[in-house]
Amino acid sequence: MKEYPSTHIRNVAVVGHGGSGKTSLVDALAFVAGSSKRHGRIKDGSSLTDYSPDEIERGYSINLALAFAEWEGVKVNLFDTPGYLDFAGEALAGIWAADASLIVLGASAGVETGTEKVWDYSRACEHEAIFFVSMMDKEHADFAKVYAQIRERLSPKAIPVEIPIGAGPDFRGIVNLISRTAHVYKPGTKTGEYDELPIPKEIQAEYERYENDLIETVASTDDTLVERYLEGKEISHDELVTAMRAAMKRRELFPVFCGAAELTFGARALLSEIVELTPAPADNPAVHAEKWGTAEKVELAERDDAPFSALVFKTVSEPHVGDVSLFRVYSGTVRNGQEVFNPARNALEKLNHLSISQGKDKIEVDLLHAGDVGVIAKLRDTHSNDTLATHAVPVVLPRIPFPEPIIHVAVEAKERGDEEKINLGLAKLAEEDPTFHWEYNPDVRQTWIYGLGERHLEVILGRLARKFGVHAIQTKPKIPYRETIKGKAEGQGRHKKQTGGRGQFGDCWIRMLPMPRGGGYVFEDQIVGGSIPSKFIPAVDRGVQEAAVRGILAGHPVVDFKVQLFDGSYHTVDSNEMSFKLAGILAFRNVSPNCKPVLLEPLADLEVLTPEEYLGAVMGDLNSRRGQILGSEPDGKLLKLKAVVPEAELYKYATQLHSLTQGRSTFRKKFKGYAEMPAEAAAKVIEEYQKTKKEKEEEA
Ligand SMILES: Nc1nc2c(ncn2[C@@H]2O[C@H](COP(=O)(O)OP(=O)(O)O)[C@@H](O)[C@H]2O)c(=O)[nH]1
Ligand SMILES: [Mg+2]
Repeated sequence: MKEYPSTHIRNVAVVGHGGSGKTSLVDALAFVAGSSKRHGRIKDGSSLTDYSPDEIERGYSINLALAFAEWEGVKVNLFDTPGYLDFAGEALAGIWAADASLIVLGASAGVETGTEKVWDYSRACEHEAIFFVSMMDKEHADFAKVYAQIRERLSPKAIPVEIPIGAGPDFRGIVNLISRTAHVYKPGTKTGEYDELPIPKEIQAEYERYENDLIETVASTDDTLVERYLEGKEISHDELVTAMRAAMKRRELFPVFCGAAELTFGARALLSEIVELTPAPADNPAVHAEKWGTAEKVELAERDDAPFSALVFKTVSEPHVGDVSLFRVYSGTVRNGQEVFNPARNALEKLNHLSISQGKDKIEVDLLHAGDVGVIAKLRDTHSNDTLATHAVPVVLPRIPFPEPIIHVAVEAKERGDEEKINLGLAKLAEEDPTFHWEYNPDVRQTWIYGLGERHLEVILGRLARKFGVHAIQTKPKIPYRETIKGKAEGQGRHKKQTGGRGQFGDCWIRMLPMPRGGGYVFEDQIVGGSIPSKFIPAVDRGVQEAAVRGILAGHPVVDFKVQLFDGSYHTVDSNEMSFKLAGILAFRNVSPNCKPVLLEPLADLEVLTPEEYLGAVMGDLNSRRGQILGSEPDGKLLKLKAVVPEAELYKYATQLHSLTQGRSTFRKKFKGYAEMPAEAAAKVIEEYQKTKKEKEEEA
């Protein structure tokens, strides 16, 4: 394998909506460049970057995966990313670790939700971006329509540099507006060979219009060019390219290209454009890192002579290989076999078999230069988002701000006794996927898993089965209700037992009063004259608390109340702590039902981002979920709707919102607190509880 210095590397994240043709494009680019020997296909599961068993089975990308194409002496690293929002974390990691975004759109589908999402990520990373309108050979392919959508929904600064010749079954080539040549593909070509021909007559008018637009747009980004343009002077090819590159760097221009990746049409031209227009790591500004454990800032130039630093942007466990880490070198170089330092985990790691990745194939290399990407197996203590550096300069790089999970479900072991294995597996999966969380919820005694969507959690459980051999099934998460009291009452708890010898005796009088929400539990000792000896008083308190955990109405912990212990009696021989604890339990059971007990339910603060046209549908749906709408305000092109909604009504909300709004809306939620449940809804919960309780008693 040839060595590529920082000036001869490009790092391009291939992003877009699911099914827009990203994986096919990566395959085509690596194949026409000759860097990959076989032209893989999605259909037969042979594509270069969809190689994991879950991807082959499902037929779409789930994992961020790496490939490369060597073109014109440059190594183009390609980060193939999944398009579905469920795997947005992978797309973000790919964009973060690359230097430019190649945004792929289907020529008939155009701009979709996933396209908008990755566009946002790309903007947040201040990437230079280029668009590729693929699948020009498909029925209903319409370049002009997709271009109009890009301008309207993504950026008015997008501008075609290539236009198609023909569309659908008639698609046969592309015209480059800068070189003013037509590439007409040889029928049946397997590697994208073409004849260079004059512009076909039938698209001459269209060509002139687009060419004019391009020159005008590029010229308007540059003060001297715009003057020359207005004076009607010729602008040379080189001047155009130089101005384009400068404008792309400022994110003032986003070129649009086209083709049909599966036929390899447009692949060669696109590679040349990537090499010409996207930045080499050596062109990047210095990276702002921090000395580990201090606030000291360190500027790292993306050069070989800077101290070594690399970010692990993904770890994945692969069968027969173990954990594989994908990393981007930000500064310095790294050699095969070198020992590096992970400052955050205080761990030394040896980089044995330093490699680069061509899909599932790993190619061992001697040295990686600043800006390159590599893979390494079997690091012991290093996970996603960790920095690798040296002992001498222990820096940490900025971490990828992964999206927070938005849905959760409960899981149960299919086979009894597998619970521990499931938890071990989930912990391991959470290490490799920062958008996946899990916890055991002791309140409701369930294991909960959190992710970015239903598909995400299905994939996680599939991995659990394949990698850890345990099967878990999804169930509805139980709601951690609480109970409280709204009224005041008093009464007695008396425990007396006479059995042969020494008996048991405890007797107490308590008063129960409500506390404000969040006020907690308070116990007041108001005993005067020693009607209960002080050594037994804490036992009454404990009894009350033990009983309160079991609830009054529906078996949920009682919160926010005060107990005053104001009288009682005892027996010099038979009284002991246990008797007074039991008296406390009995007192709580006697008194609490007379205190107007109610159910409390958890509420969520909800923020829905939606295009205005769906506002009515979103609000209507939230109303039917007992939601309280607080208002809406503009947020960019969208509206941000705020509401407070009971957690119990939000089961599968992500899915419902997705289908209500064609996938155009997203939401965030945060735990808000507990509030009294309306009587009607509470009655259902209580009824359900009484029913299961009765069933259990009958079983016993
Ligand atoms: N007709 C046509 N189909 C394509 C083209 N590129 C990809 N496809 C098909 O579109 C589907 C999605 O492609 P894929 O590369 O997996 O898209 P991704 O989800 O963006 O990675 C697959 O069935 C491909 O075979 C193309 O240029 N023309
Ligand atoms: Mg894909």
